[in-house]
Amino acid sequence: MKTLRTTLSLSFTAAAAATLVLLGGNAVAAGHHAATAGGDEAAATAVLAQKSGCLACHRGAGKGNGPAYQDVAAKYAGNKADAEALLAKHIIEGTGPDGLGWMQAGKASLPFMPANHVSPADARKLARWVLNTTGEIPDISRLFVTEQITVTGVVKNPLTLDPDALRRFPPQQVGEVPLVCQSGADRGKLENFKGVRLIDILNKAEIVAPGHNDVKKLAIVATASDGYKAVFSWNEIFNSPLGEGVMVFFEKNGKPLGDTDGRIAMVSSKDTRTGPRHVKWLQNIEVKKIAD
Ligand SMILES: Nc1nc2c(c(=O)[nH]1)N[C@H]1C(S)=C(S)[C@@H](COP(=O)(O)O)O[C@H]1N2
Ligand SMILES: [Mo]
Repeated sequence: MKTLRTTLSLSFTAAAAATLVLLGGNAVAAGHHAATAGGDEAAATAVLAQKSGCLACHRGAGKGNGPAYQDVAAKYAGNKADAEALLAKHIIEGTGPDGLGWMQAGKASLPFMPANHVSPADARKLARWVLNTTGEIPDISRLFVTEQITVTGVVKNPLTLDPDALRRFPPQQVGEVPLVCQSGADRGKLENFKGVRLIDILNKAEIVAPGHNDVKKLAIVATASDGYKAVFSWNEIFNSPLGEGVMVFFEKNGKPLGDTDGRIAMVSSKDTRTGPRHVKWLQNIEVKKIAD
């Protein structure tokens, strides 16, 4: 339970809030495609929901780890004014370990919602948006697509890599990786994708670790355009069988990745639960010393 809370609440950072302004602008444009009433603001709020970690568990229509937003809206339909404050409180504080009964009612696969790092103003905005949901929310994935990644931090050669540049590393073809959420929920699978090993990328970047004990203190942080982050340790990558399975990938069934994965994504294919370190819309890999 504790690790689940940590994972689900890590994604909203100051940096994410800053880029939201930018993505929010794009989302307004996307609203015209969305063709829903109030589409502009709805799409911008969907971006906020993605960046706040909400969409890892919720959909507009259909059961996820959490209930569909349209079911939440229906539950409070008669009393939206009070419901907005109540929902905002739940978004920030979580629903407590016993939750609100959505799982018992068969409408969610997790019993409770964890606390989330969302400002009071954003929580209100998200609550209002949830209460106005009547069907599937607009697909905003294309706003997060990344066309290149950077490799930064304590490296001799910082890199910028697009799929063409990635193709110059030794290719790895992967048959199938089942995707399992941190909660244990089945999220489908990654199939027939082509990528390269993170090890090969980091070797080209040349990690700078002059002291005998330096590498033991290094973390490798993968960051996506929605602010999602997953961390590896140097020893995991270079001194464990798991490292071989950490891939940056850019092709599926011989075609570029679609908007939902982004053009470039990453997966730690040997993890017990592969969902959390499947980083969609990969943007940056940073090598960082995290202990003195
Ligand atoms: N960029 C980004 N990658 C992400 C997430 C996310 O919110 N943003 N969610 C993760 C989680 S919690 C899971 S379970 C997997 C599978 O998500 P999918 O079902 O959307 O493929 O993607 C992971 N990768
Ligand atoms: Mo997940």
